[in-house]
Amino acid sequence: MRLVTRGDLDGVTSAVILTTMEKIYSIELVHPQDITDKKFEITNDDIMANLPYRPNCAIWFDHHELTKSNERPPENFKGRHAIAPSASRVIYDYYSSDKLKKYEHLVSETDRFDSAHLTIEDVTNPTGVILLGFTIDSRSGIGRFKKYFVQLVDWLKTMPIEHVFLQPEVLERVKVLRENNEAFLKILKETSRQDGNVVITDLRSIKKVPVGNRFLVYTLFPDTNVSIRLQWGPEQKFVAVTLGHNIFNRTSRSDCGQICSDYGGGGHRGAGACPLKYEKADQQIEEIIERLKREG
Ligand SMILES: [Mn+2]
Repeated sequence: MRLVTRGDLDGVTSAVILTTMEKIYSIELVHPQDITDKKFEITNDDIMANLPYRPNCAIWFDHHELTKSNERPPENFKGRHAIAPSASRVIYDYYSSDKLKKYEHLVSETDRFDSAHLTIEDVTNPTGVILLGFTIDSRSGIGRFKKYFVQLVDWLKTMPIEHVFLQPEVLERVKVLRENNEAFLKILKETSRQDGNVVITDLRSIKKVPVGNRFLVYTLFPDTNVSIRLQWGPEQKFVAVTLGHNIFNRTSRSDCGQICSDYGGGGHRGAGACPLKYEKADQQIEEIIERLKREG
C-alpha cells in the first residue's frame, strides 16, 4: 500500500509505526490544504495518516478535529479518528502491538512535540526527539525533503536516537536550524507588536523570511496568550495567516482551528492556518484580530 501523510515529526512517527504493521511500498507527503482543496488524488490503495479524511482511501488515521472544510468519514470507515496529542498516538493505540513497544518514547515525545507541550528549554535549546522534530519542517527550505523524511523513518527503526544524530544530514540540519533561529529572532523583534492579549507578527515587508522556531515569539511576548502571523504566499497571490496559542501561557479562549476554518483554512484549537485572498486580506485580518481580543 501507499502511505499518504504529512511531512512533519508526527508523519515520521506515524510512518515508523505503519511500515512496521502494514505492507507499505511508498510514502507520499502531502500538505493538508491540498487534501482539503482536493488537489491530491487518493486511491483505495492508500493509507492516510495525520491528514483530513478523503473517501476512497483504504485506511484513515487522524487526531485533528473534524472541520466543515473537510469531508466527514462514514460510521464504518477503516482506521481510527480520535482527539489525541498526535496521529502517531492514535495509530500506536489502534494496533497496540508488542512490536511497537520499543517506540513508546518516540511516540510520547511526538505527542509532546505535536501538541506543543514544550518547555522554554525545548524551544531555546532542544535535544533528542524534540530537536529531530524541528529538523523536519517543510518550511525549513533546506531541500531534499522527502528523501530526508524517508531516511529518518529508516534510521529511527534501525538505530538508537544518539546514532541518528551522528548522520551528516541530521547534523547539517541542526546547524542550519540554529543559524536560522538566530536570524529569525532578530526579525521577530522588528516585526512583532502586542495588541492586548495578541502578538501580531507581520512578515509581509521581509523579502526572505528565515525559517525560525514558531514558538520563539512567545519567549519575547510572555504576557500575550495568542499570536497571529502574516506572511506572503507564493507569488504574493494570498496572505498566509497562522494563528497559535502561546504554549507557555495557555489561557486563550479562542479556537484557532475554528477561526481559520471560517476563512477557508483549518487546524485545531491551539493552532490554525488559512490563506486569505489579497483583495480581502486586510479587512479579514482586522476581523480575526478583533475576534482574538474579544474572546480573550
Ligand atoms: Mn499531527
